[in-house]
This record gives sequence, structure tokens and C-alpha cells, in this order.
Amino acid sequence: MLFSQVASAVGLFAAGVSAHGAVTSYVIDGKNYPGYQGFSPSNSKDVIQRQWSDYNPITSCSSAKMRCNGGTSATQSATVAAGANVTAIWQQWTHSQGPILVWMYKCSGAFSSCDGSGSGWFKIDEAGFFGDGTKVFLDSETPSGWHIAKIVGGNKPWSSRIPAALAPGNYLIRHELIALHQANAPQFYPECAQLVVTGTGTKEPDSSYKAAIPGYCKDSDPNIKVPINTRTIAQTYVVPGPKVWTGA
Ligand SMILES: *[C@@H]1O[C@H](CO)[C@@H](O)[C@H](O)[C@H]1NC(C)=O
Ligand SMILES: [Cu+2]
Repeated sequence: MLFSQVASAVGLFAAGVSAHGAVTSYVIDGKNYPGYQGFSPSNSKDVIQRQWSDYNPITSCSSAKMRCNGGTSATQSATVAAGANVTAIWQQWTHSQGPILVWMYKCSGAFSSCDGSGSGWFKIDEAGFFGDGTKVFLDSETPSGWHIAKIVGGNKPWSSRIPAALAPGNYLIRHELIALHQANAPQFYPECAQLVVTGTGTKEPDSSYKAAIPGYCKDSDPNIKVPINTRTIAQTYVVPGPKVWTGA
């Protein structure tokens, strides 16, 4: 808590600098899996999460770090039955505007050769804006009207179901927060983990549900470059990327 309080203060008082965050652990099918800790990544090597070097914001849709915050490999994977939930936990997070996106990518073989390239990423979950944008809007205001406000604080979870119909195999799962609290200056925070999906599913999303990362958005998109301080955001804010695939 102390760190997060200090980080909040930095975010409040230093112009252009804010407190950041990353997925730091997972609960999958009831079991805890540690991820990296933002302050000493080299101390936690044998985890299911692809190692990221820092949790500074990514500020462009076209950044190579968009894929997995720069992470390319992990030594472990978690086994999860299709239809079960994966819960990501952010040890700290402070921004209460922006969408939450949860993506998956099917590896064609071993995780060690799975780089997440090509248009293979599909969303299994998303959450955006539900509030009254004319009244409740700024980072200091709660509730903000965004689901992301639910993970502000310490060790907050976000749970998503692996579609029950999804075919078994090796998959990457990518949790992404897009912080929109600075007008027209989005910040992306993605982390990936390695999942072995089991079960009797046979389906995969078709190409209309898939996108490349980087590539699913442009910096000029109206749901990416958001003039948040004008309080004029449409009540119909559309979460970036293709539509969510539920397997139904
Ligand atoms: C599982 O994830 C879904 C969203 O995909 C959510 O609605 C549901 O509440 C989650 N279940 C649990 C037990 O967390
Ligand atoms: Cu921040």
C-alpha cells in the first residue's frame, strides 16, 4: 500500500507522469499463479507470464511493445479447461478512465516458438463506459463511469471466461488496460501469459474476430484519441478492436 500511495502522489503532482501498473498475478481455475512484479522482474523467472521489462505506458498503437509489453517468453504455462475463468490481478492501478480488453492468440505449436505475430488475436472479454459522461468523468471523480475504476486500488481482480467452445491448444492470453485520463494521449498497458486450454471444444473464431497486435488500432481512432476533459464522450463508446468472441 505504501508504494501505491507514493505512486499516486507522483501521478498527481508530476505533470505528464502518472502511476502505472501491470498484471502481477493470476487466478486460473481456482489456483494462484504469480506473474512478474514491476519492481524486480528478474527475481521471478519461473512464471506463466511473459516477462516485461517495465510498466511504463505504451503511447502508440504501432509500438512493438503493444503485443505483450515487450515480453517474448515464459518458462511456465497454466492449464485451464475451456469454460473456466481466468482472473488477472493488478497489484496496483490508479486510473479510472478507459477500457479493459482481454485477448487470446492460438499458438501453432510450442510456446517457445509462439511469437504472437500475424492477425491471430481475438477478444474474449471487454469492458468500457457505462456512465453519464456529462456528469462524472475526470480521473479524480468516482465512480468514473468506466468498469476500469473497479480495479483501481490494490490487488484488484478482473475475471474472464475462456469460451467453452474453444478448441484445445496452446494459447497466449493478453490483458490490456487503455488509460484515457490524459486528454488525447492514451496509455496502453498489456501483459501476456501462457495457457494450455483443455476440453472438448472444437471452435475457433473466424477472421472477422481477429486482428494483429500491434495493428488493431490507429492513434487517431476516436476511441483511442479521446478528449476526455471535455466530458463529451459518447455514451456509446466502442471498445477498440474486433467484436468479442464468446464461441456461442
Ligand atoms: C467469469 O467471467 C465472466 C466474464 O467473462 C464473468 O461475467 C463472471 O462473473 C466470471 N465468473 C466468476 C466466478 O468470476
Ligand atoms: Cu499511470
